Amino acid sequence: MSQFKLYRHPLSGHAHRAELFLSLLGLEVELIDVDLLAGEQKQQAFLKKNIFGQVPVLEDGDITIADSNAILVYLASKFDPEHTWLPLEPAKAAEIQRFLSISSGPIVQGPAIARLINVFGAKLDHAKAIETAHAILSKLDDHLQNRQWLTADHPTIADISNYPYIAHAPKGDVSLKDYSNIRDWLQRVESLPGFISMQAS
Ligand SMILES: N[C@@H](CCC(=O)N[C@@H](CS)C(=O)NCC(=O)O)C(=O)O
Repeated sequence: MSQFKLYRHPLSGHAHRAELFLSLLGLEVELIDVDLLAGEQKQQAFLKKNIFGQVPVLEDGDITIADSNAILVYLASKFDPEHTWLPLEPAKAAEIQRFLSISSGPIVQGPAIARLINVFGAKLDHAKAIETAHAILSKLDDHLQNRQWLTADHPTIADISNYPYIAHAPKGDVSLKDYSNIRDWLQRVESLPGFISMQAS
């Protein structure tokens, strides 16, 4: 039996961030599907794990961590003794935080929402989400012009956090055809030993 339990939904990009990173670290996890469409995440039992009623939630023995980026920080801090996924140097750590903020800001408001509308029928503004997606993706494509990874000369949790919703952007009618640097970066992430993909919707 694994020491970890990950409460997730198979089509959640937020949950995939955690699942992917556990796999890259070679950590086995018991996956527990939460029925988001039935509202299981807003039931008392789940709210005890995350007052915001959202997946993912990681349990490591008696420690409970909610929020995808919090889970990445926790796992990197506890299980990467070399500190390559989350360096300790203040400027490097700050640069990673900058890209975690991007992943929970415009990447959610853009490609993630555009996909949510197509895949789950969310009643949100598709045109606005697509516009937000292209605004951030064109910036990221420029950023990746002369670099292999988002924040360092090696992969960090910033890359893992940003990967799922960018990789699945086309599901929201956000084409990646104009972003060759992003497409090359996605392939680099997909080539990492232990990479696992999110279930296709
Ligand atoms: N900031 C949170 C956001 C998580 C989130 O939006 N989860 C969605 C699934 S992708 C969810 O649980 N939605 C159900 C709900 O809000 O009721 C994180 O990074 O984990």
